[in-house]
Amino acid sequence: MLELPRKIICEASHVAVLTGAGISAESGIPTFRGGGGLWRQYRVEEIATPEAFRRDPRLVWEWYESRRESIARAQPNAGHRALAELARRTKVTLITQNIDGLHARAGSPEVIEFHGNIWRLRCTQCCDARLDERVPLPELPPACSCGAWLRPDIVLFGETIPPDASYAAFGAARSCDAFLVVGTSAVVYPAAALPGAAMERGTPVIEVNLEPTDLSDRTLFLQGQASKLLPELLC
Ligand code: BJW
Ligand code: ZN
Repeated sequence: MLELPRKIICEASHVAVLTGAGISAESGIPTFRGGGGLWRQYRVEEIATPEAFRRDPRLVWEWYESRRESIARAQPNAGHRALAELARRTKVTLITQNIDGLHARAGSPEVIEFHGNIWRLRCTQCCDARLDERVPLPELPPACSCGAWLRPDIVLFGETIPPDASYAAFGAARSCDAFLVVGTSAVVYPAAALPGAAMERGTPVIEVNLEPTDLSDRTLFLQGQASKLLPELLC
């Protein structure tokens, strides 16, 4: 079953990779959808919005504070490490929807953080941005020196993807010769359109997931854990 995907990855001179919450699940970071995907009674679509932040910044910050706590405890797993190893063997463009920074900690040299990074805080007024890795933060919501609230520097629903990240990711999807999708439900756009951009050019798309997704009838679908399957795709 692994033979063809492995051959495609081994022979590719440029592999684009899109990862989602599933790759970090085995590091103990909960996914967004499916079992355990709720925080208190809220769905991610209700809490990860600029409207929710404007209405109740403390509530949204409490969610991100709980995420910062679980991410601070987490270590990269064999799936993250396999992708870092792949980049030592061939050209890789690694695009992640995750904001946890675990790919960089596993040694991946360049990571396109499509939805931002939870350790960076950005002012809602003066747009000053800074790294702050303190857990817990001394006050919630944290405030900027200009007096306005700071927010996590991440992409909430209805907000645009950072243009550099979007340009680089779609460019890689259109120019790679193999595309690997790992641990994403592929329901959130525009990230979910990246595999399709590769398919339009006839590029093979390999998908690793515990469950089939809407993409799976057009991909080489490998069902199972990312931490087990990704090391097996290396040659
Ligand atoms: C394993 C595993 C293991 C588990 N091994 N696998 C076009 C069509 C329809 C809607 C839209 C559209 N364009 C834009 C939209 C609106 C919206 C959208 O897509 N909504 C959908 C819900 C319908 N998109 C946006 O608003 C985006 N902005 C935008 O497009 O701006 C322009 C625009 C705006 C409005 C209208 C039109 C244009 C921004 C999206 C921002 C997403 N932000 C979040 C939260 C912020 C970051 C954070 O807090 O972490 O990003 S939402 C959340 O979902 C998070 C994730 O990055 C993202 C994707 O989730 P992911 O990673 O796929 O996780 P899960 O939980 O869904 O899936 C996990 C998978 O892993 C599962 O499949 C498991 O089986 C698997 N798995 N363990 C392998 N061990
Ligand atoms: Zn400010």
